[in-house]
Amino acid sequence: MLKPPFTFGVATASFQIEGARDTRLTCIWDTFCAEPNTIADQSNGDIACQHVQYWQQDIDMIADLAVDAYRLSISWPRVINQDGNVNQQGITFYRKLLTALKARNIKTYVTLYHWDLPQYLEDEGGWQNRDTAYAFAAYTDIVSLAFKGLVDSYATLNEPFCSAYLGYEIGVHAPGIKSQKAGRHAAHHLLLGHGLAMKILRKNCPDVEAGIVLNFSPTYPLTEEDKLAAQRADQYHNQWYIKAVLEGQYPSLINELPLDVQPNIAPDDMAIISQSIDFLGVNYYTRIHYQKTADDGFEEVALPDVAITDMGWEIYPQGLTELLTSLNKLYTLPKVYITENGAAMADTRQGNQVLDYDRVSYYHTHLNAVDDAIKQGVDVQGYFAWSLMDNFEWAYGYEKRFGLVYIDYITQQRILKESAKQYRALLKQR
Ligand code: IFM
Repeated sequence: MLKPPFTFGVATASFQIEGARDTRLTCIWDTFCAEPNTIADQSNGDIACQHVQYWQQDIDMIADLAVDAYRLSISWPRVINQDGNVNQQGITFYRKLLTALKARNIKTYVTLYHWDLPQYLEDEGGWQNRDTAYAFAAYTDIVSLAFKGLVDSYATLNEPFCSAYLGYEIGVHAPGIKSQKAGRHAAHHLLLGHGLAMKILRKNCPDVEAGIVLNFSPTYPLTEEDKLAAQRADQYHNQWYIKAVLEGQYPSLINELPLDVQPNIAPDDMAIISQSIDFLGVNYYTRIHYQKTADDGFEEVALPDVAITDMGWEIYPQGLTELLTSLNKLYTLPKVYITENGAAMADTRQGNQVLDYDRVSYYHTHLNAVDDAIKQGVDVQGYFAWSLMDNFEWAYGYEKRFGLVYIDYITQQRILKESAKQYRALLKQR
């Protein structure tokens, strides 16, 4: 079923690969990395994969993989100055990159926000501040005009759950705030920013498809007794975002939250958030089990004796089929792309080889899971491997490797892993 015009690609994000810290503004991740005990290996994004320096070589590598498309994100602090004006150097960098991709016949899937909020906006409250949604729309206006004709597909946000919950609610991601109220307010402003940006994209580039990328970790009850807990976790972590985007409503769980935790929803907000999108990007890595807590809440619980990746995440390909078919039942979905799927594995390099057969198997089983979902009627039209290359894995720094391509961080050498070679072979067979 995964035959053309099905789109196969690889994905990255700006902060995780670019480096070149000195040619952009400070973002919340620079600040977070500089704080003690935030990043497992005390690293940061200053150098990363030095993609700003090696981008031409990286495009050659992408082309060599025989993919149809490359999903990348734009670094807001690289293209906008603190006064709101354009950083021409940053725009020029992305224009050259996008132009070179198009010249190679590689489709450009551009995400506008993959977590690197300019620090000066965080100093005004970041996503807790409604004004940030409008600042995001203004930034979208500038870049969508500057990249006219160079982008095939725009995603407004990548994984607002991570920005809001991990960043503002439990504080394990930048900006490191631990407050339920901050998390829920941030989530609403992110979604509002998505809606406002959609309007700008429709105006500036009506012929370019536009949508949003959401991550899902489907929830499963540990025992029969935990069913309700798993459903509540699902509402809180997964449905919160998709229901708002597709139906203009938050799940009913919102009514159980203390009044000051509930976001302030202005009269038009939900209509802005739920305007029509051309595609839904689905990021899937694993499922999560939940059990109920004494106060009728829910908590995560890890299953013993299951296969896991280097992140400790259960390898459960069937979860991807179950997720896609259940979303298809619950909602009227637009076309779907799997915008991220992949695995961190403890790769070892033997000379110029990385024999990551565990990752090959992860991809194999998950691609079959996508195929199963398509056979069951879900309109999935593309798949992007996360990630093109090893990179800065947020709070885990460089300790976790998700790449199809191995990065030697001392020499910046790029080495195709076995998984890259097999992905290429699969794509060439079509
Ligand atoms: O590396 C991240 C990516 O930035 C967003 N989605 C999940 C990936 C793996 O954790």
